[in-house]
Amino acid sequence: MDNKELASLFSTIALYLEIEDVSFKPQAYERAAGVLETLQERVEDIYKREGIKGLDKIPGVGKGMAEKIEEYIKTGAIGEYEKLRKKIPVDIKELTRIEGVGPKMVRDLYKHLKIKTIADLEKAAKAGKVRKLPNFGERTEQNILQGIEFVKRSKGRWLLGTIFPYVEVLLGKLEGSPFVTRAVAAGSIRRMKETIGDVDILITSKKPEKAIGHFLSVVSYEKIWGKGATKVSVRTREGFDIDMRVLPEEVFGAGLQYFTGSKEHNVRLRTYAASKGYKLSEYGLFRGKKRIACNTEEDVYKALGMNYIEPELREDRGEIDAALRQVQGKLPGLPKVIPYGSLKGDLQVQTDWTDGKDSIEAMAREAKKQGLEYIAITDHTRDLAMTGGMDEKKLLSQMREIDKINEKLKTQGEKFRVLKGAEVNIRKDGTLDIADEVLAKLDVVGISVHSNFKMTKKDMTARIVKAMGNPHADILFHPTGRLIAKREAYQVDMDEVIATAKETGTILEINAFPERLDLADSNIKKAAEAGCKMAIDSDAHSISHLGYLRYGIAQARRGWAEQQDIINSYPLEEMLSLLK
Ligand code: DGT
Ligand code: CA
Ligand code: CA
Ligand code: ZN
Repeated sequence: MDNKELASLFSTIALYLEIEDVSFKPQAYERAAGVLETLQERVEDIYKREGIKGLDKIPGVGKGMAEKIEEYIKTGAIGEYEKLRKKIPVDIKELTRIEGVGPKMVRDLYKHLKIKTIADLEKAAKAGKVRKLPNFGERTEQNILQGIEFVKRSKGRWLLGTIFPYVEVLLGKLEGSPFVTRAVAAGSIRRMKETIGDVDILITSKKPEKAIGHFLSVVSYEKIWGKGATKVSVRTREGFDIDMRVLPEEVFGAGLQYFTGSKEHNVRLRTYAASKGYKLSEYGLFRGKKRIACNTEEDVYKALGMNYIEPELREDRGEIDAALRQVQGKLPGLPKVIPYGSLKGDLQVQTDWTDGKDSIEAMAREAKKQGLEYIAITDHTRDLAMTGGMDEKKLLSQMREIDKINEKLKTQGEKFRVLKGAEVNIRKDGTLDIADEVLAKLDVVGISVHSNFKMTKKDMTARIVKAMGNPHADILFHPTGRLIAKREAYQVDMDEVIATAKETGTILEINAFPERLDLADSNIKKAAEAGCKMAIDSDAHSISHLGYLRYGIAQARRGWAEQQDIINSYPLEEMLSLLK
């Protein structure tokens, strides 16, 4: 049993309890699920060592939740869950994946139309039955159908943020085997694509059969799709697929190049190789029968007359021509993409003043621990009432609290600064929901769209452009509002937003939260080319989210951004001088 399974069970129970209109308990389950998601140690191990007391000590897990965990460890099930599932036999996790469909709606759909699955819902909506329910209407029915389309299209792909930590752990376990010389991720994971179809792992080994046996002993799989002397494919218990291949050590470079992809990059590269009289395959670069390069990827690219191309750039967006030009001393060459680990701060962080889980001080200390020198606290403002959005008065009192925390950090000799900020809502008319004289007192003002998503492109663009014109608006947060696999970006003219950013000196955010990754890579490339500055922010709602920054850096790299394009890669004073 692993923590993730239990976390998923807990969040499902939370949804069921919400259907039942139970108060407080859903939040307790939700909170425990969040904690379990990111807990490093297996709860089972904690329980073995310290019993239920140990579980109770996990922050965010109270006595009641500890008992449920114990029940699960002992019996493999949770009675409350089984009871709820019997009573409301709907696929609640799936149904609530549809944008705009919450637990209460699921209840009504079940009560009136016996809808249990997405397929049931689609059928009913297409037959016009949903609109006839109390509180639904034609508009809701249309939105549900759109939402279903979106879920269907993104089915089978997984967020990088879900897969990446899993793969990191798996690679560690593979490297721990005496039969494995090296183990790396290839495919879309190595390219750090925002979503992953399947996981590709490459290893080298002197004993392939034994290495494959080791792989199967450390992966908890549901089924084996296929198994050969040097290859195995499985479906994991989590539901995604892994392809693992054993490569001969001497052609590792060529194999890594081939299996990293993308397919489009490989096709272009192979065509170029052919035009120069070479043949390129996963076994190496050949002229006739003679193998010219195969040990490392660098060798392969070099033999083709190119500089090394970072995996994040391998999408056939001009990188091969750029690499050729670079060697010939022509411009523009390949970008010098921003290195991992080069951020000095984080400019979007939420705390328990609104919908975050942790305190300002806890967020600051964790950020410091992760090597940052500053963070901006950007809790939500007034119009987002459901998050406890702050009005001017509350914002001013938070500023005083931040002064105190900075003072405390200073007296403790910590070189770290907490900046005063806010995530201010852009209203429908393009005005902001906090008064200018209070915005003027903040170090960092983020602005974002959190309501009225369905405006026309013209109106939405005008709304955002107007807000960017505010002399205090420093950063446009998650500029397109998309939620990967859940909600389409709102209609907005990004060329105009980019032009306005340049003109007004507004920074564009690369939001690193795995389901946002907004700006998307193609927009980052446009923004960087236009000379806009950007900020990579975690949008953390708890200390465990601060690590998301690396997905933001990955996205920036995929968008060809360099360190100089990213303001929070600069030291504090320089960063501040780049704001309005
Ligand atoms: P995914 O899994 O959909 O997120 O995307 P990838 O890029 O990981 O694609 P996948 O798993 O089908 O294949 C892994 C890599 O293997 C791919 O990036 C390039 C290489 N590859 C696979 N099939 C072909 C092919 O037919 N032609 C070429 N040139 N390369 C291929
Ligand atoms: Ca793949
Ligand atoms: Ca694959
Ligand atoms: Zn937000």
